[in-house]
Amino acid sequence: MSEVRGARPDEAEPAVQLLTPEGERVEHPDYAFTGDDAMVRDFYAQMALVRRVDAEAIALQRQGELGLWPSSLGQEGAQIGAAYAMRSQDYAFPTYREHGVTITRGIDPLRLLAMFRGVDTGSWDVLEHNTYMYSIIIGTQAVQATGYGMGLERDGLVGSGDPERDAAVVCFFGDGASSQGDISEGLVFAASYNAPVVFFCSNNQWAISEPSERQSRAPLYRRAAGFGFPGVRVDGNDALAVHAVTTAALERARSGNGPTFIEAYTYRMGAHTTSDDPTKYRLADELEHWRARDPLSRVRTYLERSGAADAAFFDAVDADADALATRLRRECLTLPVPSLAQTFDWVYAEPSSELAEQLARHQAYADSFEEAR
Ligand SMILES: Cc1ncc(C[n+]2csc(CCOP(=O)(O)OP(=O)(O)O)c2C)c(N)n1
Ligand SMILES: [Mg+2]
Repeated sequence: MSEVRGARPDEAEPAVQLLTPEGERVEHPDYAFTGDDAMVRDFYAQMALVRRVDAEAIALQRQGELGLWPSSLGQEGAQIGAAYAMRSQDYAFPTYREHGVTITRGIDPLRLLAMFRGVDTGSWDVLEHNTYMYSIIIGTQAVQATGYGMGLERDGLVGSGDPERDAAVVCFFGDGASSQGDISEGLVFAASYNAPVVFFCSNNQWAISEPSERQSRAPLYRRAAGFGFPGVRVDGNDALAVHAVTTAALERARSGNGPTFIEAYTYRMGAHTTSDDPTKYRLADELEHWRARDPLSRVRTYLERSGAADAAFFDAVDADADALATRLRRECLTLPVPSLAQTFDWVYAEPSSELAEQLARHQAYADSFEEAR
């Protein structure tokens, strides 16, 4: 059994690890990665793609083309490991930083750029992707995720024994969010109703400038014991371990055995968002410590050392990522400017008469402006 040890006192706590920072596969008594090398190559390609999207988005923001961007740099292992463990019928409730999750769920990253450009407030089809909008208000998604899970159970979609049908929910949130009341409420209800929810806490060590150790005296995964269900800490920079742990938790939830709390121990390598300057509150040493644990490079080292991927593979991944970034940049700059009238479109499933009247009034007002020009 391998344990992650490092700079913070909290880091001495054992975490499930199946791939070391040096790219070596290791055994764990309770968890095993069931994928093959083709799957590890997929993980690498997807993580590299997400990292490229992230870099392009930061550049676009710096050039004034996006209002804001929350970087996923360093968290790709947790995001991709968890998203690949999900089935299409499972439902994800992501936060604003889970780009690896949304992209893996099939959402075009252009939709993420559109949101952070202020073109819309999130416009992917939640039913098509079984992935809800990004939660910006910290913690709200926990009550929604638990409610959704309870709904799945009432619809007979849990514990039927049919792998194509049984479904579960993954609620993504951060270490800072764990201090928010909504998270505790979600945990209480999930426990009481044995809801099929996997609470996936990405402990990236920081809630903006607030270190996680200030918000919790005990490692976060241990909180689950107080709610009466299992909690597990996983090395969040090890995509293989995250995949194994999330697969097991989802299986447990889908089969009707209730919730699990996963603490993915990871690190936010970038700023909180493009509006933040982390050099004001954290030391360069810490970043160096985590750079040596980079989730992408450890998968690459494993693939190179084991001979499971050659230089042509890595070149092809880079070329695909660059092509995607070029397409995103081009399409981002030509995203149509939305009209105010469009904000009325997604308020209700069916437009109410009041809303129709408000829209008509707005339209008349907008038209009078046009005439005055
Ligand atoms: C209810 C609420 N309070 C405060 C904020 C402002 N806020 C935005 S992000 C953030 C920190 C969240 O930290 P964490 O949960 O660890 O997620 P991370 O950003 O590290 O991914 C805060 C306090 C908010 N969005 N919502
Ligand atoms: Mg955090």
